[in-house]
Amino acid sequence: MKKSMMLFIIAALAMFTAAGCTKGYQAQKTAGDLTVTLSAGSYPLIIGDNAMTIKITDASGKAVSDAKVGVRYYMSAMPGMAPMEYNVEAAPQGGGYGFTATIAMEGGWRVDVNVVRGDKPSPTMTFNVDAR
Ligand SMILES: [Cu+2]
Repeated sequence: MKKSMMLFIIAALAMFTAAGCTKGYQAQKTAGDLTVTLSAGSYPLIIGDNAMTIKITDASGKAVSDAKVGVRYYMSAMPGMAPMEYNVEAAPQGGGYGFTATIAMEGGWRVDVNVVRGDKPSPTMTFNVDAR
């Protein structure tokens, strides 16, 4: 009885830990009439390539799929490290947009998402993410 209880606890802990490691990231920011949702399949981000997705909706909740979406991800200067900054354009993907964030260092990163649609205002939304 005691042994099986112990095994059960170990199994439960293992499942909990595994779930914690594969839990994704999702955050939402709104500017003007646009809402941007940034997601990653697993979180924290890893050193290396991270597939990320962006979903944009307008005030009525309709997906905006015809925007030009610029992404700037960066780490501000820290002691002993020059600022790191990368610019990519997110590509259309499944009604939203996708890009790869190639992370070079662990710590806190910022992701700026800039949305350009014709002659409408082009808001930039900033997200804070962690890499390990
Ligand atoms: Cu750094």
